[in-house]
Amino acid sequence: MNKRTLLKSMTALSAGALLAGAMLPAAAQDTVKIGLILPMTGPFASTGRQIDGAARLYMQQNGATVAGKKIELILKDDAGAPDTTKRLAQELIVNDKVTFLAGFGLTPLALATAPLATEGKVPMIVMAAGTSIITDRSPFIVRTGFTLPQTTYPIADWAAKNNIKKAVTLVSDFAPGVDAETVFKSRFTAAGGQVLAELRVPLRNPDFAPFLQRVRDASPDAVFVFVPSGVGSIFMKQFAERGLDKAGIKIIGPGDVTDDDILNDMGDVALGVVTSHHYSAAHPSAMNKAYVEAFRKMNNIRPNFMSVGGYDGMALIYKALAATKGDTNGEKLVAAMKGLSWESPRGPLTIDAQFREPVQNMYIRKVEKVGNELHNVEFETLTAVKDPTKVAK
Ligand code: VNL
Repeated sequence: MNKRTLLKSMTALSAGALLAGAMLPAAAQDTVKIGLILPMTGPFASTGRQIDGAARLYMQQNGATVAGKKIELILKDDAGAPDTTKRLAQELIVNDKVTFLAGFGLTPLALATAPLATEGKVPMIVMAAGTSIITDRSPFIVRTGFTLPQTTYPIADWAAKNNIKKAVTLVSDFAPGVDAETVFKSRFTAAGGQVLAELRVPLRNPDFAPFLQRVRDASPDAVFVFVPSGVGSIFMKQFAERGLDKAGIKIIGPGDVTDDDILNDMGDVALGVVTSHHYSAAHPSAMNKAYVEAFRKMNNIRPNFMSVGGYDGMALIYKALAATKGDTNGEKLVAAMKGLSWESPRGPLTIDAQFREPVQNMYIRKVEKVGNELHNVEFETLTAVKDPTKVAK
């Protein structure tokens, strides 16, 4: 190569580089970023794994482009620590200029971030955390999972109608546990039941043994249990070790305790446990069968109720962007989300226009052996259930 051709090719190269540089801002404008903050490590990592897996499955099935915009998912691990969630959300808004915040594995993580969503006018999709008050904390919060009052009241009514007269409540000692305890007590006692004791177990490193002893001493017909996703196996193990199953005390609750992610390893103690919840991997719709199969293939685990919060959170984001024709204004996106309805693997799902909460079926389910696996088998359906504590004004 002589000097001249070398010079020529260098000019061509830098012209190319310049062109690429000039195109960058335009390319960036055509990208919509979603900051997905989840506990990927620590005691609640199963929730992170489920939601991340479901979000990726949604993108694989629906493509990475909506209304001409390229969707980019940015995953951050908060390890379940609220200060970290808040810092990560701040960085995602300021540095990455995300259009959406999503995830939020536990209530304290969602509450810590709510003021940033309001300040930044960034839609914040709560896929997991279930305390009722979360959506009241910012007009930019929209929830795709569930609320504890919504998942709890059906089992309170069912128990009262099915010969359970005396119960003890046992909940993890944080906001969703208090929601579950409060709603169970008010519905169950209104239907003629009696709550003999209300027990709260520390959230971190729970030892259920002393609390189970108190349950045994009270000798109720049933123990109403709320523990967060991932914790049910420890509870079941200690319940069996202390012989409470043999003592004839039934376990009831919202479906967190028989979480599909870990249910299969709980053993016979889980058989017959009746819960109310919005999702079971055994939900017998064609859409869910395909979902479970695709999820297992991609992630090597069984999807649980957290996964559908993630899957439908992505559906909500895609549908809102399609409705605004790619406009990323936060207020317009939230407005577009209100009142949307679609079919989820869990069944029909609507986003309540006033409260920005999921309206969905609640199923009464019993743990049974199906083939070689334990499953939450649905046997009763309550349709279009709302959070009973949120009343239209
Ligand atoms: C919450 C509620 C977390 C239900 C859960 O699992 C759960 C919460 C991590 O609101 O913090 O199953």
